[in-house]
Order: sequence, then structure tokens, then C-alpha cells
Amino acid sequence: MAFPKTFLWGGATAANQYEGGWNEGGKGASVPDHMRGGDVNTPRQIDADFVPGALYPSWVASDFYHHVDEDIALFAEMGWNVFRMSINWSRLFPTGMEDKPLEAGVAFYDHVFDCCIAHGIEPLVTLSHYELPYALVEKYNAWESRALIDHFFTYAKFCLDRWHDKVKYWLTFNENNSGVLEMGAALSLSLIKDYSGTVFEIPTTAQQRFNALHYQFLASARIVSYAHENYPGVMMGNMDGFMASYANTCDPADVLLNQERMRENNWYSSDVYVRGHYPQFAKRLWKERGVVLDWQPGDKELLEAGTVDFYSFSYYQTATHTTHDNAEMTGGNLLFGAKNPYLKATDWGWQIDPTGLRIFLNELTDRYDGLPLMVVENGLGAFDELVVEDGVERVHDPYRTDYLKQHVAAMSEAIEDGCNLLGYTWWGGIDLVSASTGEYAKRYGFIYVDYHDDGTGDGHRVRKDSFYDYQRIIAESRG
Ligand code: BGP
Repeated sequence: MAFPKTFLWGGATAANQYEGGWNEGGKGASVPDHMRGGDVNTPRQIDADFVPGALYPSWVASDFYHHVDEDIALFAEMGWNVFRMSINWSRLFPTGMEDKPLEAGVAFYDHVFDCCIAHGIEPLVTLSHYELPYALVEKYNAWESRALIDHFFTYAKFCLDRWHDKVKYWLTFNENNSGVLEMGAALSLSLIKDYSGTVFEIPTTAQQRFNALHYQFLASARIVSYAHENYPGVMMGNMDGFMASYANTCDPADVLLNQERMRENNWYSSDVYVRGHYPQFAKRLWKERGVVLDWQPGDKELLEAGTVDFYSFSYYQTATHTTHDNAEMTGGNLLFGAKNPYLKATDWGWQIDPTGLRIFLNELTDRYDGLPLMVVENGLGAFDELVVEDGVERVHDPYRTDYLKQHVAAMSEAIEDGCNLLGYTWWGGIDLVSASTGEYAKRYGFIYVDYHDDGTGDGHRVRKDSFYDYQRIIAESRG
């Protein structure tokens, strides 16, 4: 394998899907706390007001809040030297509008980072992973308002000031390129003031979403600039939900359609983060979508100054796009498209494509001229079965190990191809709540967590077979 000795191996989580303790230590409610679970056929439901008796999976999630030492010790046992996690904004600033953070929240993250460091694990921290204090929705309709830039800065500045010497790698917004899609209205932009209903039916316009995204770009650039000016040791990254796609046929009309999708879904956002300005095609896109961005004096310079040090992304699947009628469609969380006959799919319809990872790592390397890259999410959501053999609980999950091995091999090839790949964090590493469906049943982890969609379970942890396989892969890569 071509991985350098310094390569960062680990797993990724998000506070809203993993942490639980949703109202402990004074924490305020966040957007995902208002979302119920669904499944592959039933969309998640957002409740503006909590419904008595309804189950909100983020409230307990995997209860990391009460399992910090145990979980981080397990990560270290696997050989991780990086742990991607996010901070719950509302655990520090319950409404997102306070000047000072809650002590209990600060103490919690102090403990998490200290525990990581004690185990030789670098924390990789996402400042905003699909969550926002719900009070900011009630007051401003979230990122619809420019005021969020200041509130975010207060929160993010506190995090950098407090933890810059413990946390070297930071990501600003998780997958906010999804804001170009209607799906991004809930999880990424939180444009849900007074809204109750499914995550798919939020009545937003392209104008609202593209402009909210513009504010997030500005907020990101502002904290990146602040970090660069004050803490030269830190590395600031973006995080794109990479919506990798191909043309479904060699019909030039399909190729053009795919180029348009790749531009809007991916390059539109990543060019702003990496190059510090919108791409040339943006003008036409805005015109066609009826979008007029709120440009204020200083915005242009802010974007130019706040470019990232590395590009990070999630990669699960690829889709294809076609102009031809009657194509069979396939599923995804952000990315939907026509079926690719050369690929197999998961039970949720996500098409598995390790070669695609190599292709797009190479493409990113070419586009951004060798910029350091990090794969901060990749993984397989599957139904797992917990069995008891000779009195020992086990999960046999060879499908997960297969997926892992194939993607590791693809990354190794991409490194040989010349990519400057810094690290890899498998999504989950430990079971957590799914973002798109809100299920526990869709499991990603190498560590099983005993919670279930009906609200049962005691949260105990079990090493799956893949735990030992990942441990072996990491050890082998270090030689
Ligand atoms: C990404 C999100 C994660 C995560 C992952 C897997 O889009 O950043 O939060 O959940 O996808 O998706 P899901 O949980 O929907 O299976």
C-alpha cells in the first residue's frame, strides 16, 4: 500500500447523530432535535413543536455524551490516529446568540479532546455538521439572514481560541454544497421557520437557498481568515458532499447534462472555498435559477482571503445522468440519478463504486493543482445482525470489510497517481443515527451500538468483525 507513515486513519461522526445528551448541561435544542426518524420509504418528519410520545433519534443518538472514555479507547484500539467529530453549537451557546458559552459544554469538549490526545488521536473538528441552535431558526429562519454570519463567528472564534492548540484540523460546514438542492434546505441551511412536515417538502426557492449558501461561504471565509491570522499552526478545510456522477451514455447530450450537474452540485461550492471566488459558469446558473445574491462591500475580498488549506469531502457512491426517457433511477442521500448497470447498490440504493473514488481524487488533484485532500466520510450503511456465539456477542459483517478494502485500494492507487491525500475517516466507525432517514437500523460502524428504532436498547458496544479488519489494514499500512 502506498500510504505514507503520517497518514491519518480514523472514523467520522457528527454531534447530532452520535452525541445524544440533547438537553444536558443546559444545551439548547438544535435543528435535528426536532426531526423524527423515517426509513428508506418514509421521509423524516420535522416538528416545529415537539409532539408528545414521538421519538427524536438525536436526543439519545449513540449516547457518546456518556461514553466518551470507552469509545475513544476503542478507537485507539483500532489504531486510529484521527477522530472526526463535530461540536454541537447549542451545547456551547444554547440559542446561538449568547456572548459566552456554557461551562458544562466547554468542559465536555475539553474532556473529549484531552481524551483523544491521551490516546495519540488527532481530533478533526467540524464546526457545523447539519445542526444549528433551533432558536436561530425561530428568530431568523436560520441562514436566510446575514445576522447568522456574526453569530457563527462568535461561536467559531470561541472554539478556535479555546482549542487551537489541541485541534489542528478544522472543517467549517459539513456538505453545505447540498444547499443548491431542495434537500439541503433542512439539514444544511435550516430554512424551516414555522415548518412542520417532511424533509422533502420544505417550500424554499433557489433564491433563498443560494443566498443562504452565500452567507455560509462568507461565514466560513471569515473564520478561516481569523484562524490564519491568529493560529498559523491550524489547518482549515471545507467539507463537500461529493455528488460524483457520470454521463449515463456517450450521447453528448448526456455528457453535457452530467457536466452541468457536476458544476452545480460540486464545483460551484468547492471553487469558492478553494479559489476564493465563484466559478465562471455561476453567472448563467444564477440567471437561469432566478438568483440575485446579496453582495455587500467587502464580501468579495473576504471570500478571496478565506480560502482553505485542504479540501475534504464525503464519498459514498456515484450516479449517472441521462437525457433519455425511461431510465431506471437509484437512491442516495443527496445524489439521485439513473442506475449504472456496472455497479451494485446497497439496500438503500447507493451504488458502490471504489474506482470512482480514484477517478475523483485524481480529478480534484488536477482541478486544484495538488491541494491536500482528505476523505472524511466513506462507508457502507447496512442491516447488521447481532448474534451470540458461545456466550459472546458478535456481528459478522464481511460486506463492510469488502467495501472498506476496495476503497482503501482505490486510495492507494490515487496516491500512486500523485494525489496528496492526508487522511481517511470512515463514516461512523461506530454505529450512529442516519442523517437522511434518521434510522439506527442503517448501521455504518465497526462498533455495534445497541440502540434501535423503536427506542429500545441499552447502548452497549460490541466490536464487529470489521473492527479487527480495519485494525489490520491500519497496522499493515504503517508497516
Ligand atoms: C453524509 C452526512 C453524514 C452521514 C452520511 C451518511 O451526507 O454528512 O452526516 O449521515 O452522509 O448518510 P446517511 O446517514 O443518510 O446514511
